[in-house]
Amino acid sequence: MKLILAIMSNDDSPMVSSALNKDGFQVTKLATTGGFLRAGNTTLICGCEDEKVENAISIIEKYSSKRTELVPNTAGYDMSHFATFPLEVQVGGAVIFVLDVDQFIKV
Ligand code: 2BA
Repeated sequence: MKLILAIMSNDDSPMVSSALNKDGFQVTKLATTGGFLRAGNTTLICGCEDEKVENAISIIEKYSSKRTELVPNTAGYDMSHFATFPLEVQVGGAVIFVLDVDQFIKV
């Protein structure tokens, strides 16, 4: 058995979590904070059989992969005169650890 720890953005975690559940994976969601940026992120914990790890990783990848998005950007000289134009930013991506599980006990 393996334990998957997947760290991702708060925005992506609901989709990842639902997709994992839909495929029969059990997931625990932790509200975490990145040590470098000190911004909130989400860590999903998922215990599964060895042969299902690749499937779990591909689901996580599908719903949290790095992509660019256009976001509105406002640049103004004063409050009455401003222009808006889209700005391309990179969002998403996940950091995934796969650990060996010694014992899995439910009491
Ligand atoms: P990523 O490498 O994609 O990491 C995203 C988040 O994943 C991290 O948030 C952290 O919460 C977790 N993470 C990544 N690698 C980890 C590891 N080896 N062990 C435990 N947790 C890990 P942040 O720490 O806030 O980092 C956000 C982004 O800032 C990182 O994106 C990376 O691009 C950059 N970064 C992190 N540490 C850095 C450093 N010491 N110097 C330069 N850039 C750094």
